[in-house]
Amino acid sequence: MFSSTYVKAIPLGLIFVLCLTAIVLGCSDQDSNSAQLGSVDIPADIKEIADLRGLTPEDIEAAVKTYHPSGMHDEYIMMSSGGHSGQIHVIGIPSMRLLKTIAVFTPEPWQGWGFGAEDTMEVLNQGNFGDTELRWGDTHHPAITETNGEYDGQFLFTNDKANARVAVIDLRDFETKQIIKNPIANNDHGSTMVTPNSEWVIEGGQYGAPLGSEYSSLENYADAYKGMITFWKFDRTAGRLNPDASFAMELPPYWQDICDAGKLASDGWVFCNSFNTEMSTGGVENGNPPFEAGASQRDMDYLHIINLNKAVEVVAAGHTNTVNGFRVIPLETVVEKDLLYFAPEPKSPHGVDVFPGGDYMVVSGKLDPHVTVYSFEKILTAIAAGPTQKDAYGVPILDLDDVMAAQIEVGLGPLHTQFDNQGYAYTSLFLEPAVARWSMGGPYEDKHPESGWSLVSKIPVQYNVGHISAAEGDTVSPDGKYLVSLNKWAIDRFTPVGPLVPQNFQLIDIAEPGDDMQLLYDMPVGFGEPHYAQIIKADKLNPWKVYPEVGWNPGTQSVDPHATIVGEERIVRDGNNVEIFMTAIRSHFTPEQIEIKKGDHVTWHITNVERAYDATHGFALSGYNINISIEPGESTTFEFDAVHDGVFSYYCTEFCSALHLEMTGYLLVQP
Ligand code: CUK
Ligand code: CUA
Repeated sequence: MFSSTYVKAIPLGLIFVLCLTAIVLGCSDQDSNSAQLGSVDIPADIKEIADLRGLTPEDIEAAVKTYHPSGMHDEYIMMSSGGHSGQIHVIGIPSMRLLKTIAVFTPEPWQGWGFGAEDTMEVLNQGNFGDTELRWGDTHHPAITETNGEYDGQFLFTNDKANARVAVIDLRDFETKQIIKNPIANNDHGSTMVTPNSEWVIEGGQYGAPLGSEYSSLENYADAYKGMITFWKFDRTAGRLNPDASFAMELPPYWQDICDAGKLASDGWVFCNSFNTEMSTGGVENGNPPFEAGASQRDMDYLHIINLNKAVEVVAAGHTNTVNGFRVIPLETVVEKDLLYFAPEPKSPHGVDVFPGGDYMVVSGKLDPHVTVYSFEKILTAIAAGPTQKDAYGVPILDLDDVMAAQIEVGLGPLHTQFDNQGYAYTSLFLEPAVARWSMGGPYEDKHPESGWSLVSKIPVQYNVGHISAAEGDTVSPDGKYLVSLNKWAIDRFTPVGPLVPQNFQLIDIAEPGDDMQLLYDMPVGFGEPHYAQIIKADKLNPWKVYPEVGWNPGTQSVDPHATIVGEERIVRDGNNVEIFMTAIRSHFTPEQIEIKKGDHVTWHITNVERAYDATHGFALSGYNINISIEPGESTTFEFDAVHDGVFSYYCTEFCSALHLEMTGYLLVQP
């Protein structure tokens, strides 16, 4: 059952479980007191445990492949969207342990995200819509920064489908540094895929609407409503998206869905699928076809093929309008400058994924049992030949036969595709539900000369799968080995916990070729409904263990001018303004007594002067909704008006030492 390389890779700590495997698998027929695996003695009572628990040999093999004894780290890290939790979940692969939830669009108390700390409030407020403080999001597609099409592990982006926002997370401290509200759109979806060197972060739209949050009656849908795609310019040195260097393209009011950036052969191009090219506006209550029927009438929708490099030139030449202060290439210019082409794609598609070499792109049918593979070379030839068809907005339509490389029948409800290092692609099948493995003819003919473009095998999953994520599976060099099926429904997989049921992430071993995929592990996901995830080799991440210097402000990633050093703690009063300079170290805050007057405005700085890994202090202040996490070296600031008189305790929320309960103080507010 084990390949020799696999056995070599198993650390000694796993031998206990390995022994169990050997017994149950019948690798050894020793007497009932012990057995042999190589030179290792195997306790016989292990077999008894397996029998008692009803474990099969396959179960035990799966356990050996995923079990991590205390202290063993994971080989890969999965950055998973958090769906409408608005967060990002960091999960170890193959152990499937949740390591952290990164607070992004939603306040989160453990990280002190959104409960007073100035840097966190600033980021959340960047994402406000006018005066409305948006305090949740719907994250769909996280994207790790890339260098030459490989994950580099420096930054992570994600989108908020509900409000058309994009966030930047710095992977040095795994904290969100920026949230940008798209100034022209109220929802997005094909976001946040990156170009191969992450110069551009893509935010494709979803439901058509007038740009800039304008009102227009649905009767004007075809004229006043627009689709859009926004390209955010990423400034890697600043670690921020730069709106002034960014721009959008106006698109026909079809519902753009998911996008992917070209790479290698197709570098400089961007691909988005779409649905509702019918331009249905719903209204079942008024006798119209409901959206699900109205938006599925045509046999074909349009793959959007966007010339990003040329669009950048068009923007530089000033051919843009301004909507809410943001540069937009109007649709007439998009057409006139040949920035957009359509290729028909089968009925209500979902997912468009560019091959590792950038030479092919695959679209799933959703209502069609095939995946359709497009050849980028053929696309360029068809463009050069001059398309003869146009849509109602004048966008040229390429002939499907001219650009298609293959159609592969994979099964019911195909959605998303990932790639491995063996010349296989994997497509999730929502309706079956299963994951299909198919061989990528064309570029991988040498690997699968006999099979060409064809379905190889399937593995059932429990249950309806949305995205799948393979190890580095959307980069120029996928790793293979592991694939996670991000299933929407779990139904009977876990102990019932009421009508709201967790999602089910299933880890699948894809190392063996042919029909040998193996289900390894079920991880319940009881925190939102994730969509996409990316899996990066853990050693590409190089996060800080403590902040680089004492007094560090994570908002600016530099030492804060208000950082306090030991011995310089003080309370400064200037009229009604009180400024507190505090330090935190095991096991005290200094100062411990603070006396102010009702009506004072308080600005409070705390520096955690610890240099020890994991020596985080929390800070909670009763009655004022202040809750902060101060990691080793961090300096934080919060402000409030002393509207309540009385006696308020502040205390450390992290059990940091034996005298942690004594890490407290009094805020006395005189009436
Ligand atoms: S989507 Cu949710 S399963 Cu937003 Cu990428 Cu396909
Ligand atoms: Cu610091 Cu408890």
